[in-house]
Amino acid sequence: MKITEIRVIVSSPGRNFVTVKVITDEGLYGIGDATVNGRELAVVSYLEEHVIPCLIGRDPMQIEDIWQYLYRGCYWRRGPITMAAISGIDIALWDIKAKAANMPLYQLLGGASRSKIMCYAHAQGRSIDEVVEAVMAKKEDGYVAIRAQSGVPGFEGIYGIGSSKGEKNSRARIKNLPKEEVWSTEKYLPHIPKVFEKLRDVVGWDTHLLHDAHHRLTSIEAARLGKDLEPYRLFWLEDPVPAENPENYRLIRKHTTTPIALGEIFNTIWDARQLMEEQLIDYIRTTSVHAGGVTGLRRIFDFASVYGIRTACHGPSDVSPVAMGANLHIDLWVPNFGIQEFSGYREATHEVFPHAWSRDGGYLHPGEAIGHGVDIDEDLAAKYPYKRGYLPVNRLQDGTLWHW
Ligand code: CS2
Ligand code: MG
Repeated sequence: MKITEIRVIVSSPGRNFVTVKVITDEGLYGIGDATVNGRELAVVSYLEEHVIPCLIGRDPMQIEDIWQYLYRGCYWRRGPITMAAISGIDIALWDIKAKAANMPLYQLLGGASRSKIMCYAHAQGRSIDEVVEAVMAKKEDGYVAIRAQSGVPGFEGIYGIGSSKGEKNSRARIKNLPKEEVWSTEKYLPHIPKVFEKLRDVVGWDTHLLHDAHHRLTSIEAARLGKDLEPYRLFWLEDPVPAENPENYRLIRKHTTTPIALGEIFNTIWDARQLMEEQLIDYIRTTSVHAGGVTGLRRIFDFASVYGIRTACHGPSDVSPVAMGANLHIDLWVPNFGIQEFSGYREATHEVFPHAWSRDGGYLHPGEAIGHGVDIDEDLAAKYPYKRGYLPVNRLQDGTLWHW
């Protein structure tokens, strides 16, 4: 079998997605996701100018060699753009291999280790009452695990969500540039335990509750928050501190038993190595589209299993239904599975990406279609052209640029 053509399809059915289609001389094709939210066209150019010409005529069955060729072979290794490009190709190649083997991808990986995949939904509100209402709505929809995010009193919007409501006349809105938000850790820290106190009162103890600090704290602040949240037994506290210095997590670990999840922006096993070796985290959040596809993710998750760290693939709406499909096949197989994030998609996104995966209450399943079971309707995708879009930028009250 030979690769004859690779298409990069950019569409915006609700938000931007970069999709890779690898076509072979035997009529089989595979679909991959290469989306990096807010930097989409950098990956398109990387693929079209630098990756695709090297792959035409190659055997698509040589997934590992192609991965190494694109990783080691380019000299400039790692980084989100390189790794998303590798991920897009890799996911498509695993799709082709599973189709050629006439089996769903999870079978090729080693078969199912469970019958269903626990996922968590997103719930948020500006006030505590709104958060409670949103969490209850997800619970009624069948979810058994829910991430709760709350607005901080005195501040507009809900942090870490990325909506541009209320920004109608701003320069950002008019020029389609990043929205700017304002942040105060001092106001956030005492507020969040109150949110979870109320949530436990109303929601009870049989629902897993999660919270995402979105890299906004220092280690000592995160240690304080983890301690203050202990009475409410969170499933996890996510991304408390940026992880450029993994040793920052030692201090958090010394002070709190609240479980820690990390890694949605990691793109290789080396980003997570020290955190896993020192057991500074409980859940690893890498995802197929950003961490080197099925090949990269499998390697990270196997390494995590050595240390009893469980998996928790990143899965918001900017991780496309294609990467979600790949994640779900890995989730069904991986022995050290923890949970899968699932924030859902708009109707237009479902239509552009027909998929075999499905949700039943609080659980997902990849389906039994051969390959990873997700396709792209290219004619429909063409009706949703790319629109420049950014994640927001965050500043402290005095104007200092802060982590979003
Ligand atoms: C978030 C993401 O899902 C999460 O946990 O942190 O929504 C994140 O902000 C986006 O994926 C960024 O593109
Ligand atoms: Mg997150």
